[in-house]
Amino acid sequence: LEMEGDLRRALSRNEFVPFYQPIVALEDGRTVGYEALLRWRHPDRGLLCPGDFLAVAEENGSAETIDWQIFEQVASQVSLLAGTDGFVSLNVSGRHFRQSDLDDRLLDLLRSHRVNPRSLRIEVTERTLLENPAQVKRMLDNLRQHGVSIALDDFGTGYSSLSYLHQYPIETLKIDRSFIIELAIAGSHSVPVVRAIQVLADSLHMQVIAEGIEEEAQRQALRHIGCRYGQGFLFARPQPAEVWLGTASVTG
Ligand code: G
Ligand code: G
Ligand code: MN
Ligand code: NA
Repeated sequence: LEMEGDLRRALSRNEFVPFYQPIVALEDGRTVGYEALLRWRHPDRGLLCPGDFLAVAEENGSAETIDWQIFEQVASQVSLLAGTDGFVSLNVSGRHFRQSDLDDRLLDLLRSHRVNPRSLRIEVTERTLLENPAQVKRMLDNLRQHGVSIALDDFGTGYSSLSYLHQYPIETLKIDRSFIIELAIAGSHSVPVVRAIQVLADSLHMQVIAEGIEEEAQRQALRHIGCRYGQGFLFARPQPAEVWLGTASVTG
């Protein structure tokens, strides 16, 4: 109950902000894009992560409003962060896809901020694809036709039904951190699993991004497997846009 009042106040004071974690080329570490990650700048409790509050926000119905505050801020920052050939990747939860005009709302938002849709990528989970397949496919196809690219998040942890993959306009598979953690451990079963994901992605002409890379040995194992992109604390933690833009303040 205390948290609910807290959430309302936080919404009215714009305490929810996107942090951005660089996505890099594993070969040379250059930044190719950023993932936007929700944070709550709590006046007393400090910086909170989605795991600390999103479940309560979903129960009391404020999660949608939080997400749209994030979408708005991301839309206002995409062009600067992405530059001419980068991208910003946005997590869109399954609950949004129950709204049949989510695709048009997102495209309108991009238009109103004069964002090139090719600078935006959205991340959905396998669960989202399977909850309402026909409607989700229609919306993803529409977004893709307008230039927005689609990534499948937490890949490997979900329903592992590979049959649907080619039916959606997915360009990127994001390998879940749980597989990366074990990569550099001798005898780990992660190596053949990640290699299989890479082969699958290659044959479907999809890109792979490995999540949660914390150690150089993990980066090397991924490069050996042929994975070209990744993100994780080895390269950079999520930070506010200003940090990556090297400016004191960015309006949003
Ligand atoms: O940043 P962190 O590891 O705490 O994120 C935890 C989870 O919250 C991740 O699975 C991520 O997909 C999700 N998440 C991150 N940003 C957003 C957001 O803007 N909206 C929603 N709904 N979920 C997000
Ligand atoms: O969208 P997704 O659920 O994949 O969100 C990724 C989450 O993982 C973010 O909350 C981010 O803060 C977190 N994260 C990113 N890089 C690392 C890492 O190297 N190690 C750990 N433990 N967490 C990470
Ligand atoms: Mn994600
Ligand atoms: Na993920």
